[in-house]
Amino acid sequence: MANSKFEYVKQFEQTDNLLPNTWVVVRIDGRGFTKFATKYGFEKPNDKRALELMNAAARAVMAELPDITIAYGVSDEYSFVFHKTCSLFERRASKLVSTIVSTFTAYYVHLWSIHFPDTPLSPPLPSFDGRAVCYPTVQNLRDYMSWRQVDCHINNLYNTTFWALIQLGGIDPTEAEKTLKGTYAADKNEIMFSKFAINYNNEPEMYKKGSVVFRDYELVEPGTHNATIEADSLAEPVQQSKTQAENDKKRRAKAPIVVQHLDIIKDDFWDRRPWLLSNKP
Ligand code: DGT
Ligand code: MG
Ligand code: MG
Ligand code: MG
Ligand code: MG
Repeated sequence: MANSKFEYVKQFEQTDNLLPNTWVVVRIDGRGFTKFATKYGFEKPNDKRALELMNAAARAVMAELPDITIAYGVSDEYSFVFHKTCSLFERRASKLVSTIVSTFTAYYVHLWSIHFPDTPLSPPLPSFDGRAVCYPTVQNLRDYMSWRQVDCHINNLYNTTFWALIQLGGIDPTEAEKTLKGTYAADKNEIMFSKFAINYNNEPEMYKKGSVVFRDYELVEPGTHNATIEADSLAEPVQQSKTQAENDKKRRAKAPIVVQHLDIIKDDFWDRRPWLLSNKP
């Protein structure tokens, strides 16, 4: 475009490129979903339809953005992880966050009627906020993922007990809150089991563990790959041949995107899927 006297305004734009060679996590969260859940009569504490809609939207986001390595969702939030070598949008935070937020929201609305066939959406429509955080090491990234899954566990254990006391025990929320004040995990398990014959272990995995979305390649037998990963992390940055990089990209694009409800805190999940955190994009 030709220069105009107005063009100087461009200089007011600030750069927001994220630190290179770090794992980028974009976490989105539903805006005012406490109210939204009430409006659409979400079941308490977990609404299967609502959670599956979140998962479907996250899957669609991953399909559109092959740079995303893995995603983890619980409640009204989803965390999307970009590989540390990712150079999408020159790693500009605002572009990464706004693209994820708008793609996710668009799919959430688009897929709504599949999950809530009898309840049409009406304004105020669902919206999501988003933020990007850089994690310099695989350990930091795994600790981030563990943090979200522990949060899922703690909240779900509390909420499941809380709503059992109300829905099955017939007490009001204030009383239920009092009953649970100062209790440990074992106490909550005991309350559910002795009062309502609920074995928390038998609750649906999606509620207990949240949802992990990733590209599924062949699983690796535990204990056979560690040497490769270690050698890999020493060689930095990895220089791949162009054809090798292209082939990997094609393979990644073809891999099915799966949604599973697994423990991502222990090593096993990552050990068996070394491609997730490998140095190779
Ligand atoms: P925010 O994020 O600051 O705009 O406010 P909220 O209201 O979205 O609060 P947040 O994100 O801390 O908590 C998520 C809310 O969404 C929480 O009140 C429970 C609700 N929610 C999420 N999933 C479900 C569900 O499956 N069933 C029900 N009943 N509520 C849910
Ligand atoms: Mg919030
Ligand atoms: Mg929220
Ligand atoms: Mg939330
Ligand atoms: Mg444009």
